[in-house]
Amino acid sequence: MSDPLLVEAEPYAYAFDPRHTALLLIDMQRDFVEPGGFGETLGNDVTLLRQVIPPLAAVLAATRAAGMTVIHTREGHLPDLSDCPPAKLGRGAPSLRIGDPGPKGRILIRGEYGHDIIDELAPADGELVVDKPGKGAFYATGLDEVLHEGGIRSLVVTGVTTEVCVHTTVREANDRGYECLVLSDCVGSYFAEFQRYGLEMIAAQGGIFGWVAPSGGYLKALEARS
Ligand code: C5J
Repeated sequence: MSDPLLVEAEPYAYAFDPRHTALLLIDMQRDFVEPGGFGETLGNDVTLLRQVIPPLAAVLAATRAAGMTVIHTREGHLPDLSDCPPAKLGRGAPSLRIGDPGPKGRILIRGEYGHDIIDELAPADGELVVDKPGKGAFYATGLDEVLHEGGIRSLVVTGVTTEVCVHTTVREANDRGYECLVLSDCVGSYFAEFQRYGLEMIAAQGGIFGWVAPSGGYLKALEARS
């Protein structure tokens, strides 16, 4: 068995075996990172999230080159909204609700242009795309089973938004026994303070939910191995 790779991280070095690790890209959808989608209907400035695209594209390329597993998620609902709880549908006062027609198609509906992943990070052939109705990637999806079958025990987590779908997924993964490294420059929030505290919460208390590091250390670890 080869030695695990090490990434300098908070609260201490993260060790992973690329054969048993997957890169998770959470909800890098037009509906969250481009104007006219769900994120904007909630009153957010979506340009803030776009900062993660260049570092995440580099991480995606290096992970693919290393032959590791890559998994994408998309938050969204069936066209008849039967998988969208009324509590989610009716929440708040967005300018457009889930299912309403918007400039990129119906808001957060599977199959619509806005629901799909942005071109810069488009899934490659063979990469799993997990459609999820909730914030967490494990809720009402087969993700846990797929990871078990693939022998995946560690997750390198990226995507948006830090305090919502990234956090929920990391918490779900942690409870299921996965070791998560969150790449701080590859996750984004509409709120600077949520970004900071969201990341701090993951690594606090000896890594209560997991580890946090900028992507540079992860890329270095992969490079050193090749
Ligand atoms: C949100 C997400 N923010 N992907 N979804 O509603 O974080």
